[in-house]
Amino acid sequence: MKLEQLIAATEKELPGKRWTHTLGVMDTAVKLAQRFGADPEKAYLAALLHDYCKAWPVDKQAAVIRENGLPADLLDYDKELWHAHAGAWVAEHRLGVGDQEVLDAIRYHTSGREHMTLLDKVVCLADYIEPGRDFPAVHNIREIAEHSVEKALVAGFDSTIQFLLMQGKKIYPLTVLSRNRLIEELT
Ligand code: DGI
Ligand code: FE
Ligand code: FE
Ligand code: FE
Repeated sequence: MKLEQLIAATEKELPGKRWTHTLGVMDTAVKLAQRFGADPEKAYLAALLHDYCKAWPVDKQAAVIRENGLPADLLDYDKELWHAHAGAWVAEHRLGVGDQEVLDAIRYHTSGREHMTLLDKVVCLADYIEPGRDFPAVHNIREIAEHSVEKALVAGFDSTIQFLLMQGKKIYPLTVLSRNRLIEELT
């Protein structure tokens, strides 16, 4: 699909508020890419598609994971993790996105992963701090993002992990590995 078609297809998949969020992530991801030296066009495309499956019924998200050999352990963790992997699969196999860096940035935008590329970091961070986001730590994360993508992401994962702990939920191990690795990169 051409870019204009991808934009139209994504807007169609998302309720108004979620599309506004996506537009915010696109804008923020491009700015972060320019600030930290990632490819702005890849950041734009990954941000556009990052929540493509977010509004799908969770059964449909789970089916994409189950039927296509995506990591089955995801299904033992919070449903919020599923749309990222389902979205990367749909982008590749239904929307014709061939760029593996872009697909990985979509795939890991929620959990992170142990060796995040700069593009992964930019998209994941943009998702945390786009202008429409409002949670207690967001102002602090935005400030840190002025100078360090890694420090800002650690602060982002900290807030997510704290939120999950408060809710008594399980933490997907990849998020812990991702945070550990970012801290190692910083020392
Ligand atoms: O899709 P969005 O709402 O834009 O944001 P997202 O894809 O980053 O999803 C964030 C949600 O995922 C947030 O409410 C916390 C939830 N979540 C559940 N388990 C985990 C998790 N997030 C991470 N990073 N790790 C988990 O184990
Ligand atoms: Fe998401
Ligand atoms: Fe996120
Ligand atoms: Fe998002």
